[in-house]
Amino acid sequence: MPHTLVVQAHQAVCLITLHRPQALNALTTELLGELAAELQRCADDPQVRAVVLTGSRKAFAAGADLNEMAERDLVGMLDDPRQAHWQQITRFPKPLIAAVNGYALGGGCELAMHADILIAGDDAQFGQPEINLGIMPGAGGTQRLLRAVGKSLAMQMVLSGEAIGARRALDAGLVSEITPPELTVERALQVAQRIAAKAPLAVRLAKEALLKAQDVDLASGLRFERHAFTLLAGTADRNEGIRAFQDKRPAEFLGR
Ligand code: DAK
Repeated sequence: MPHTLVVQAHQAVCLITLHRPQALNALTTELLGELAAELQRCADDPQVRAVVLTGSRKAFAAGADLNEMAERDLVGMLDDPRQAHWQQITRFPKPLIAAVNGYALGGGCELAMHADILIAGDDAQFGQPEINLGIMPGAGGTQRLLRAVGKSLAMQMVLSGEAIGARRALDAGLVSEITPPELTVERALQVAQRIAAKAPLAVRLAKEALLKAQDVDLASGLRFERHAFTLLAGTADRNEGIRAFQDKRPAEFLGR
């Protein structure tokens, strides 16, 4: 049983809630380890087709736990178990949706950016305040933020430590929707349920292809897309999808 998370099944969607209310969900090694393990469990469980990750109304997560960080020196950083946990979280293969209310700062913002889709309450604050502490983002913040919001805003946020609100995050493309805070999780679950009803292999390969667009040149990305598309042509779910359309009934996808 995790100590720092609350995990609930909503049919084919797993809702994971960060739960360290005493520290605005600051990310300890324990929390990151439990999250990585829970995501691995979701990845291995064929019943789970999508995950929603959220925090509290006040904070998605206020960054790395600064009390824990204060105890780690450079030598401790070199074999820091948090590195491995972050790597594992990065590799999650199923759709991951972040429902963000309140503060998403430092590692909290970086964690939200690990999600494939971000839905934010209109009170959300996204920021990389590491510069205020004499450090810089270390869990993908410089790379993912720049890709999400472009150079100028990413530079401004990382170099000045200034946070942006939900509306600005929406305009910049960091989040795909904003909602009243009391509806953020509900809306994220709704989107996740919709995705969970699709063919799992198609969802998985589409996610992989979309992520490739950020990493590789156009020709390589198009090659990957062609291979993935051809692969899906041989699946039972593709036949079911087309047959269901012709029969005018909802498709029942089995992940084969
Ligand atoms: N760590 C530990 N405790 C925290 C915390 C944090 N990051 N943020 C808040 N808390 C605690 C506060 O100490 C306070 O505890 P008590 O005093 O009540 O015991 C409680 O949560 C409530 O916080 P506040 O009283 O401060 O609440 P306010 O509403 O006044 O302010 C705030 C909210 C979010 C603006 C403020 O708490 C704040 O500025 N928090 C710190 C934000 C921050 O600087 N975060 C850390 C950035 S550094 C790595 C990868 C990534 C990272 C590290 C390593 N590797 C790959 C190894 C990431 C680094 C970072 O995230």
